[in-house]
Amino acid sequence: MMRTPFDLTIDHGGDQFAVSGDRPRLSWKPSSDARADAVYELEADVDGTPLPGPMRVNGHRFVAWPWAPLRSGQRIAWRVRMASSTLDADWSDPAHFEVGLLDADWTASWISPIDSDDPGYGRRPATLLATDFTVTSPVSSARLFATALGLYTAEVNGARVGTAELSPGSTSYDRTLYAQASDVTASLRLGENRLSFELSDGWYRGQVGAFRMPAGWGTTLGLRVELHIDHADGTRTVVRSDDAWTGRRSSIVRADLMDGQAVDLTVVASAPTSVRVGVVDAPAIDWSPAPPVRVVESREPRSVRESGPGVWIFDFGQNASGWVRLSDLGPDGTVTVVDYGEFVDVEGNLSTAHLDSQRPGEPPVLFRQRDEVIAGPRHDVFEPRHTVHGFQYARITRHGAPLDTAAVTMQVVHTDLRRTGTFACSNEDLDRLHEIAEWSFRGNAVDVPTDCPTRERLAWTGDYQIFAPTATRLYDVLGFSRKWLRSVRDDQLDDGRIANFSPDGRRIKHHLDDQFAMMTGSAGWGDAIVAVPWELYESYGDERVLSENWDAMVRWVEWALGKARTERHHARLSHDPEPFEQYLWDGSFHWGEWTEPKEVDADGRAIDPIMQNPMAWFMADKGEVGTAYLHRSTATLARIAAILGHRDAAARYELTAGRVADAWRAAYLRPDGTTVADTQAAYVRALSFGLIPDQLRDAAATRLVELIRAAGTHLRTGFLSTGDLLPVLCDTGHVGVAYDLLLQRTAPSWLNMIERGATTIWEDWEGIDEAGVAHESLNHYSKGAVIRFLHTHALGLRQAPGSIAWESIIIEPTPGPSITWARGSHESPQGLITVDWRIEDGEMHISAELPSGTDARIVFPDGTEVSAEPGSFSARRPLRHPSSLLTAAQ
Ligand code: RAM
Repeated sequence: MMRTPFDLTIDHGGDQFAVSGDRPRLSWKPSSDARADAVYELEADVDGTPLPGPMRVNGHRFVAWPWAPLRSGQRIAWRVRMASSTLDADWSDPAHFEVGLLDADWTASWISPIDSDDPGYGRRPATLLATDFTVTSPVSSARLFATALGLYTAEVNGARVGTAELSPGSTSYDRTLYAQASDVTASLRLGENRLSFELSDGWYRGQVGAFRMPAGWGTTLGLRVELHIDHADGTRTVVRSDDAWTGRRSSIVRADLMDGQAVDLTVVASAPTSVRVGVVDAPAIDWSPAPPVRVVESREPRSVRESGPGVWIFDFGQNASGWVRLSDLGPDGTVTVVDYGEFVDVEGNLSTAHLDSQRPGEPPVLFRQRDEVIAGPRHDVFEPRHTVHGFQYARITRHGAPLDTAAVTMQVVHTDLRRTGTFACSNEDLDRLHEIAEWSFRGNAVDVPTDCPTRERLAWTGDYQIFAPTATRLYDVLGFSRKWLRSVRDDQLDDGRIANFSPDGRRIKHHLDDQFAMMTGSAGWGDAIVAVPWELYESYGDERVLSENWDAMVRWVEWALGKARTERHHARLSHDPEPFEQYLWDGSFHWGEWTEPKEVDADGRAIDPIMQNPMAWFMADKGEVGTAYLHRSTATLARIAAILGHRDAAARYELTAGRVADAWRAAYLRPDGTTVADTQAAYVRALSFGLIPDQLRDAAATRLVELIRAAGTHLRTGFLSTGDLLPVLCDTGHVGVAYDLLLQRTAPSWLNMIERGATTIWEDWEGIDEAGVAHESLNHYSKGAVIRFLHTHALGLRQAPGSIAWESIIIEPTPGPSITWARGSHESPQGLITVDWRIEDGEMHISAELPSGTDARIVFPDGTEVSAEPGSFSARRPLRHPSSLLTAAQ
């Protein structure tokens, strides 16, 4: 029972404290007795001075800051209570946040190191930038504001600043730059002080993607810093980055986010050089809506094996993103090399060959992640904070000195997301599947949603378009996703196309002659600009996420509609177009379904369709996929337009979406409900996107089941439709088939990944094949979207159609064989929802807790439906209703 509003938050990130811009939005969860239409009162004080109030506001989500805009550095305490005309309701506990240093108030200069002998991207050292200053009177409080074009770590008098990693983070640096604010009060002392930063290439000008191209955000690194020191006597001193700072050789002699980091602790401090001032161009400084990247967990190795003299293989038991922490560096001069990977071969050797990249007809680009440290008189702990790796295994090589293997831990590093969803059931394999899919998301939530933490580390739009509806069931990803969407907007091409990945360090928007530009604008990828905001709106009820992406999504859909109108797949060029053909999106590039199970050749070797015949793959007709997505995005756009009050656009896009659906049917659907493509993926897509008319849905679903059975009860879906496969089967009445696939143990299947030792979801269905050979990335989350089914169907917890922010709930367990109970929870914007069901003595017992401001429909497997109010619910019904009584079940 919550007697007052609780869980007060603002829509911003921060590290040691929440940090806002000038107009944060306020959210809280209603107390248990709150009605859905409750009115609230807000009270706040700024730097200890109360603001006028209380202010009456409606709603409890994303409430606009009701006072005048805030100013740099202000510290706010606020609280909320339900407004009542009769008696004074209790106030919530207070919540606190601080305003960042707003762009207009920055007075510090941008400073840049003098790069001498540039060894090129991937091999550049970090630079130590520092200043000394004197504190002459006692300090009451101090805040450090910092940002960089590059990647920085900061110290005050040798003490680490904050807990965030990889600052200032991954953004489209030409348009968006975030700063970080930290409390450094405890590190200052009266007298001489030193503020120092290590600055390296990071995302700004380090390596990007599978082919290790240089990021092109800029060629010169920059740092901008302000330290605001408030003294006990009420005065303030500000230390700024300026021409008095110095640059020195860092002990970080090589640092790259992809390749790794080398540290030489024997390096003697070089003579200080001056810095360059004001030589970089940077966008306005802003404050990120996302939580920071942090070390979220330390893991001991599960096993350690000395594989040869001076070579140890550490297995941390979990594929994750992060680095190794080494607290035994050996005597001065000892060299320790750490190689990272996600696979050891049958001989037990670390192998990364499956992560090498190859373009058809070109030599492979070899993959490696290597850290090195040379022990010296300073420091006794190595933590490579200027890089990040995807790994389960580390091979540590050290000759001439022993290694204390107990001194090695895995530091798991990713965005510190708040968990919102749990799931458990009586089938341990499914629990394990849930766990490994969740780890895949964690391993790829490194400031932006990446495809893999190894080969590419790029935030491919398609991958997150697919996984976002699952991510929202696991963590609060609103701020994380909004931050990423801003980058997607930043990188949008002038013609409306969405870049393949964002941040796009290669800046395809400025290189339209690049071959990759021709491969930009794919269905299922670019559609992320519509699908992800929509998912966030439904899950969190944040309308701003729709309005801030509206222009970008319109430009994207208009570009796609234009392509449909003006370009035709060459197979259709032989006849005069029929009117419907102007709505088929088949004349421009699509990735297609992507990564379906591979066919095998006569020798049993998997065939890669792109490598085998790149031109045929490139030219293949993918209009079925393109047109289906064009329909879905246009239909979603119509709904978004209606919500945002764009009535004309709503009507126009609804009409167009209907025409696209008709065109899809005319081109790809036969009168008997089968599709021209006749693949599992095509049926799943068409059924889940509502493209099959009602009277043909049964026939289409029957054909899908036939294809699954013909494949020996195996799926043959890839990236785009795997997540929808099981929901589609259940929703068309094929629950048994859905569970047969889910519980299938032979490849391709999810449980086969587990049988072959997966600790994260693989990119390729047979990421480790029967012979124990690895292929492609072993940490790619898209196929893990299946675990959404565990929440929506196995547990049976989902939102009612049309509901937002979990105001209207459906609880409809769909038990499968061997599942006798399931329980799960979802921390929704209304509060915590829990569901717990079990089968006992032929009866289904369902218990649930519902927060205030919700209503629920509970559907038992026998078809009985019950309505539930906020509070506790518990009831049981026979598992199967005797058919003779079925009609009386209501
Ligand atoms: C791969 C990436 C990504 C996918 C694209 C099309 O190289 O790993 O997952 O979205 O290609």
